[in-house]
Amino acid sequence: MSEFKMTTVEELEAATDRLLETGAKVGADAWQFRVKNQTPHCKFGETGVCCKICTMGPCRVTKKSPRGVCGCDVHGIVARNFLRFTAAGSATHSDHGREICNTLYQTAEDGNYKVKDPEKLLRIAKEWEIDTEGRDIYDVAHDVAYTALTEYGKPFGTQRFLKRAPKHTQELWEKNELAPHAIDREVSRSLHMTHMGCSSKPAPLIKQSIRSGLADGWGGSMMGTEFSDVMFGTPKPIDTEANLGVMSEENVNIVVHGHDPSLSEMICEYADDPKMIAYAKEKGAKGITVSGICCTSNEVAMRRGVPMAGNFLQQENIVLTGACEAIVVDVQCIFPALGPLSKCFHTKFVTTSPVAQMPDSDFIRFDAKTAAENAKEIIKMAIDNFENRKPELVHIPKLKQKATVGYSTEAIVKVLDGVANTQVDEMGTTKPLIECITSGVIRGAVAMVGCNNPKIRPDYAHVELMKKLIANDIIIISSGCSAQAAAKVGLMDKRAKDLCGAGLKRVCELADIPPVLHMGSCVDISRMVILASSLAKDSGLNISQLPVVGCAPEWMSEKAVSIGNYVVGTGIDTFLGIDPCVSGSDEVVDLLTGGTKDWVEASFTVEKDIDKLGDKMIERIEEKRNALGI
Ligand code: MSK
Repeated sequence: MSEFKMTTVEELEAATDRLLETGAKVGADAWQFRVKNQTPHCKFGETGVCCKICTMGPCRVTKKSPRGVCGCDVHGIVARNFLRFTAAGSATHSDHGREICNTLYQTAEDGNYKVKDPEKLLRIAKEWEIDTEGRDIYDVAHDVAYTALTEYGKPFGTQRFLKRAPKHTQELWEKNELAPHAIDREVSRSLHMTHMGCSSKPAPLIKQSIRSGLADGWGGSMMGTEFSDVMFGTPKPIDTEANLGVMSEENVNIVVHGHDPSLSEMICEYADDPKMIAYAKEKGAKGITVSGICCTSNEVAMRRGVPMAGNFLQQENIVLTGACEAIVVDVQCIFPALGPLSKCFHTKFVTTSPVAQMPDSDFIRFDAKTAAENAKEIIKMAIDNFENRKPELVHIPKLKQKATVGYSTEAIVKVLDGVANTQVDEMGTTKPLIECITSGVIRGAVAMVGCNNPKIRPDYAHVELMKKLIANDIIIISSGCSAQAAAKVGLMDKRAKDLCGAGLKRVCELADIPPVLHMGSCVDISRMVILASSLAKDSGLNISQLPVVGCAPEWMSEKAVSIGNYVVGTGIDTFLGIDPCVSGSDEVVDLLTGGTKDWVEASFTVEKDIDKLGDKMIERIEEKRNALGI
């Protein structure tokens, strides 16, 4: 086996600098310049003390003017802003989930979308008490999809998937009135509570933030994950590559970006069609390379091994290579900057969703009913664009790393059974992982998630924290752009086991896994709460007792705050490297960093010093171990 060498963050930065030189030649703008123009950021906004929910304002709280025109104090203003931020994230994830339910409803034996994992579908149907006996799998799929869609607006009851949580967690939710009802109702209630003249007490507003987050994590996101698995297959370990070097100078490059796998799956499917490849050859290319950015990339990497070109703050770099024929987007985390940037090159910027329409793009409306035709049109457009490349602008950084991805909860349970067969002789549950943790071979686990944010050197916090944690025998499960940061530098290469402490290294060898396990996209953080629930049930502990924490060191989006709320709401302490714009209220800070423990036995920690953030996570894990006497 060849020698393993990690890519450094400095190498990533040098590659970006080289691409920005190309950008300068064609007068391209880039986020690096826009950040400078926006700095310093508005302090009122950053601390959460600006209220603009009615037109008597905007009101900004200062020492001299401690209340808004309506009399709301700073704590009410900060808490309301936090809840609105959370509700927007919950709505976004959940609407993604709704689209997946709609696609599931349209599956058919001879349709664009089919059921690829019937066992999973039948399991969920039984869990939801939907008749499966002797029925056609597509009839079951339609009933499950219809029932799932009603979860968004049902008049009574709580989310169906809450029953998957351990009994203790369910009791906490019931006792503290945190169990989410219909998903849309929780979002709607959040907007109602924060309307002028409604709630201004921090505690109920933060409680609603948790409830709204739980509606996402145990509702919309969980349905998005589960039904994506049903239609596109439950991920299993698969080899791929990551970083810009996966793009090919000789091929037509199509880069998929966004979140909804319904689009990207179709693009991947038809880009492999021999007729399309022959057409690309006719046009002078050697073939077609599809790669991905952000979570859509995670989706197709986990199921098809499609290479990952990069993460959030690398999206402009794709165009700057001068070798991208089409960047095809669906929803979320897409820079509007891609429109004007693509005009500086030959790249087609293709928007496809009515939810995310942007200037300077070619809009090809993507619909489940016409998905195959839409995908073929987009691929043909990209192929036709190959001849418009300007060779003098083409530069693809040579950086790429091998990665093994596809660790769904089911896959993790399975691979760790391999360790069990050698060490503890347990089968088919999370007990092998529990045994590794109890014996101290692994000290604990961290769920590393979230975005990039220019407030932190891109990828630096993800990479440095992961290195520190695995060296301390803490296994990482990762998703979203955090997972891609890991893959880009080589932390998802199995050979990265050599960077681990002796215990984790041994586990990686026995189970044949990398120390950082790729668990998918943003919505797939729902897989992580399922894993935590299984660990709690199999160990007889409460989730909050497990030596497991969550971490989003470079987060930036409203979705990330919704995730933070449901991870904390599930009983998992969560560590952030960026403040969620609440520092203007000590009452809100106290609630989020301590008060929530009374409701859900977990809270947030915010620490901007990345090294200290790592120390604090390790301390928390060791505290939990001490409390258990292990
Ligand atoms: S894509 S939400 S930048 S993780 Fe899911 Fe990445 Fe954050 Fe978007």
